[in-house]
Amino acid sequence: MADDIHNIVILTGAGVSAESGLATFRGPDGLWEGHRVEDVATPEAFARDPDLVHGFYDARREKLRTVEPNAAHKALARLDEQWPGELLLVTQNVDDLHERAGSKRLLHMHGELTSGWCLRCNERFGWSGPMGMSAECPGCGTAGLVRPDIVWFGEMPYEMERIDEALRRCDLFVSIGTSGAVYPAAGFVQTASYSGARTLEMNLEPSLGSFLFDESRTGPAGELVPAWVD
Ligand code: BJW
Repeated sequence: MADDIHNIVILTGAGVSAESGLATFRGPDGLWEGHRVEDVATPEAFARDPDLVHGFYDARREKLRTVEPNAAHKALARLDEQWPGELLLVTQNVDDLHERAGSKRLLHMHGELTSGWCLRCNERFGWSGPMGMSAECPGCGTAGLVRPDIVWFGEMPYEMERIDEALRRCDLFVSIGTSGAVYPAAGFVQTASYSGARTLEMNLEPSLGSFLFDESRTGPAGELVPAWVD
C-alpha cells in the first residue's frame, strides 16, 4: 500500500459473498423463484404480499446458516486488524460473513438478515430462525408486525452521514463485488474521487461505473482481495 494512504473506505456487494455460495442479485442466478429483487425488496411488495417477502428473506436466512466466509472476507478482516489508520468497511450485503470472518470496523448500509424490526414498538433485535407473518416481537409481544431489518428500495440506507464523512476523509476508496446498479452506494466512488481519494474497483467484470475508477481489476474476489491485502 502506498505511503500516502492513511484512511481507507471499502464498499462490498453481493460478489464478495458469491464464492461462499450466496447468489448475487443481477447475475444469471439473480432471480428468486422467478422474481427480480426490485419486485420483492420494496415496502409496497411487503404491504401487498407479506408472505412472499417473508419467504424471500426466510429462505436467505436459512441459507446463511450453511455458508462460511471465503478468502476475500478473511483478507478484509486481516486488513482491518492490521491497518493502523482509519478504515471503514461498508457492506451492502445483509449476510453476516464479514463479521464472522472477524471484521470489526464494519457497517451494514442495507440492514441485516439476522435482525428484525417491530413496526409497533420500533425496536430492532437479533433474529435467527424464520420470521413469517406470525412472528412475535420479543420486546412488546405484538405478533404480525415484525419485518426484516432490511433497507428496501425507496427507503433510506443506514448510517449515510457517517459513510459520507468517511468518504470525504479517505485517501483510498475500494469497491469490491458490486454491479454499481443501486444508489446511493453506486455514487460513493464519485464522492471519494471529488474529495481527492484514489479509487480502485475489484469485480468479476467491469461494473456499470467502472470508468469512474482510477483502476479496475477484474477477477474473482477470492483471488483479487487477498492479493491486494497481503
Ligand atoms: C463478483 C463475483 C466474484 C459476482 N468476485 N465479483 C433512478 C436513478 C437513480 C436512483 C434511483 C432511481 N430510481 C430509484 C432510485 C433509488 C434506488 C435505486 O438505486 N434504484 C436503482 C435500481 C436505479 N435506491 C434506493 O431506493 C435506495 N434508497 C434511496 O435511494 O434512498 C433515498 C436516498 C436519498 C439520498 C441519499 C441517500 C438515500 C435503497 C436501496 C436498497 C437496496 N436494497 C437491496 C435489497 C435489500 C437487501 C437484500 O435483500 O439483500 O440491496 S437491492 C440489492 O441490490 C441489495 C444489494 O445490496 C444491492 C446492490 O447489489 P450488488 O451488491 O451490487 O449485487 P449485484 O448482483 O447487482 O452485483 C454483483 C456483482 O458482483 C456483479 O457485478 C458481478 O459481476 C460481481 N461478482 N461474483 C467478484 N466471485
